[in-house]
Amino acid sequence: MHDSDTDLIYSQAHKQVKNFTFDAQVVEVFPDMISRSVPGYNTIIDTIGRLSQHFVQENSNIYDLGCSLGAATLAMRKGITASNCKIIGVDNSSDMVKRCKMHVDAFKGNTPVNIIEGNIQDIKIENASMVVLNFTLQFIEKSQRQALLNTIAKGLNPGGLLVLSEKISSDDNVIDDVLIDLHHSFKRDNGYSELEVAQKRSALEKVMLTDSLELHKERLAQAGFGHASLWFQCFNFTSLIAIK
Ligand code: GEK
Repeated sequence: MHDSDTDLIYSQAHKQVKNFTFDAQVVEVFPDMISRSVPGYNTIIDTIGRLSQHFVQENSNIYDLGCSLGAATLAMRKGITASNCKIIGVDNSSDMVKRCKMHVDAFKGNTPVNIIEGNIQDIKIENASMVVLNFTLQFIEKSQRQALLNTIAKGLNPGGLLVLSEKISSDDNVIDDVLIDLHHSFKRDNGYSELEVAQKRSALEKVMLTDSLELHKERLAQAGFGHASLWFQCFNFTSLIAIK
């Protein structure tokens, strides 16, 4: 027996595996899907909350870009101690945004939250003290990633923080294969079958394109972040902090 919020989307053979989209069916099972698929997801969310306590400045804006159901937004709302701030969560999936608003409204908090349906590439970033891209940049066209990071860096106040979490690929094929194998065995240990792992991989193949850690660091430097460091890695899942 499974709960209705268990991810079974790829449990049966699909005649043709379509490109992955963040639709209503995904929204229904998203918390289960992301926690069984992304090693360290809960640690990363908790740490985003912890970082917000330290980095969020009074009278500033905080952005959660590709906010999905608002896990990072809620962690930051809990963590923020600075006064007169606003969190802006953005996602271009209308199904995600609808459900995210319900999640956010279900909890009380001192910092106001505005959840917007839109493309994160069209959002004005201004007077920001913290920006989160938690596994979102990987869904943006590769050729447009630098421009988005430049916009974020420009909109951050001095001392402001970007948290950039990404699935990465390694330029070293031997290492890449080991990290991919470890991730797949993590998914199998979390109850996904070989068929589920294989079909999900093929659904994501064209929509989620990974870069190397080195390239992420180069882009951050190019965007004008004076300080950047990897703070989390489990297999091919990473999170970086970058400070302006
Ligand atoms: C979390 N950060 O739980 N504009 C706006 N949103 C977008 C765009 C875009 N161009 N492209 C993709 N998205 C979340 C998890 S999930 C990661 C982020 C994953 C949105 C997309 O609709 C989805 O909700 C999110 O980015 C990526 O902390 O599922 O692997």
